[in-house]
Parts: sequence; C-alpha cells; structure tokens
Amino acid sequence: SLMMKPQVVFVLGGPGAGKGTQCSNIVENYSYTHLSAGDLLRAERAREGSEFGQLIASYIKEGKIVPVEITINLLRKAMEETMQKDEKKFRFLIDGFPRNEDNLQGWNNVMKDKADVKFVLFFDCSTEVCIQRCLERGKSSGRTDDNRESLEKRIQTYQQSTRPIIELYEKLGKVCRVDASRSVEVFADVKAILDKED
Ligand code: UP5
Ligand code: MG
Repeated sequence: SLMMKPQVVFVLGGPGAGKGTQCSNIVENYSYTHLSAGDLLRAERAREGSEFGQLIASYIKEGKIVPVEITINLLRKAMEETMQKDEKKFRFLIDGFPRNEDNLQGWNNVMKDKADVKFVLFFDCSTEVCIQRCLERGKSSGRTDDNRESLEKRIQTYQQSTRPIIELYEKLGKVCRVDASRSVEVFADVKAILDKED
C-alpha cells in the first residue's frame, strides 16, 4: 500500500519545560504519535541484552547527549513500527530531539529523505522553573537525573548544545515558541499553533 511520508514536529525545550506533558495533551486532541527520545533511550537502557545499556545510563546521569547512532535507530524503528501497524499514523511529535549538531547530522543522514520536518515546537521556560519542576518531580519519578547534580549538567548541556539548534531553526523561520513557564494556558497556545500549522 501507499505509505504516507512521515510528518514530523520536533518538540524542544529545557529539562522540565513540559515537553512530555504537552505532547500528551496534543495526542489527546490531534492525530499525532508521541515519540520521546529520552523515553526510548530509558527503555533501551532497561532492555535485557542491550549492548548500549551501560553507556546510556552513564550519559543520562551525566546529562550528556547520547551518540546519535543509538538514538536515531530507536526513533527510526519506532516510526516504522507505528506506521506498519496503522498507516494513518504518519504524524509524529519527536520530543527531546535533536539536541545538538551530532543529533542533527544523524537525522539528516538517516531520515532527511524519509520524513518531512514541519516545524519546531519550542517550550521556552526559565532555568529556575525548569529546575524547580524537575526537583519536585524527582521526589517520585525515580529518574536517575532528577537530582541537583545531574540537573546542573542537563541545564548546561541544554544551554550549550540545544539552544544553538533551536536558533538554527529560528533562522529558517521554523520555530513556534510557547511561553512554558506559566502554570496554566500553555496548552491553549499549543492548540492555536497546531490549528494554524495543520
Ligand atoms: N509540569 C509540566 N508542565 C507544567 C506547568 N505548565 N506548570 C507546572 N508544572 C508543570 O514536565 C516536568 C515536570 O513539570 C512534571 O512533573 C510535570 O508535571 C510538571 P515534563 O512534561 O515531564 O517536562 P519535559 O520537558 O518532558 O522534561 P524532561 O525532564 O523529560 O526533559 P529532558 O529534556 O531533560 O529529558 P529527556 O527525557 O528528553 O532526556 C533525558 C536525557 O536523555 C538527556 O539529558 C540526555 O542525557 C538523554 N537524551 C539523549 O541523549 N538524546 C536524546 O535525543 C534525548 C535524550
Ligand atoms: Mg520528557
């Protein structure tokens, strides 16, 4: 059968900005499949027999960005599996990727011809709010990186490596920014963007 070319929205923003939360909201209201690169890496870390488990565990704890060869394969497989199960599912929210130059190169090498990147949904959140949300979540999340030490590194990685990627897309006119520091009304803005872009 004729498969649609996957349509992708990259969802970016600092740690705790609300990427996952808003992606869940979107999935409830629009026909998107949510793929969190971080969730895929955590699942791979936990997978019995994974040759990358140790590496992923240490990168996540250190707030460093895992080599793209690992991440892009997880994303590609998840996209293929989704579309094989249901060919109507060709719209994807790719949450937390691409985070640096290496990620972007890996995407371009493997996926550029296979998928269209429509735009970047950028959840812009102050560092203070990001830290507060992750520390609060850390009380129950069980995430190995929701502690002060890891968080400082995650924030630094975000500032040094991910912000330039967002700026690059900004120059291409492909960034839709949402003020994500607010406790309410974030999703109202997201809806307005999706209704306009769709
Ligand atoms: N919350 C959310 N929105 C709120 C609001 N408006 N008001 C009040 N509270 C709000 O939200 C975080 C917390 O805040 C939750 O408790 C939520 O209830 C509350 P969430 O939606 O989970 O935010 P999110 O942006 O998804 O935060 P997350 O911690 O998942 O972001 P990160 O980007 O840090 O984590 P991710 O899982 O993407 O990556 C983790 C690590 O994996 C990276 O540091 C890296 O080491 C590795 N990684 C790679 O190497 N490569 C990749 O491509 C991806 C990840
Ligand atoms: Mg998340």
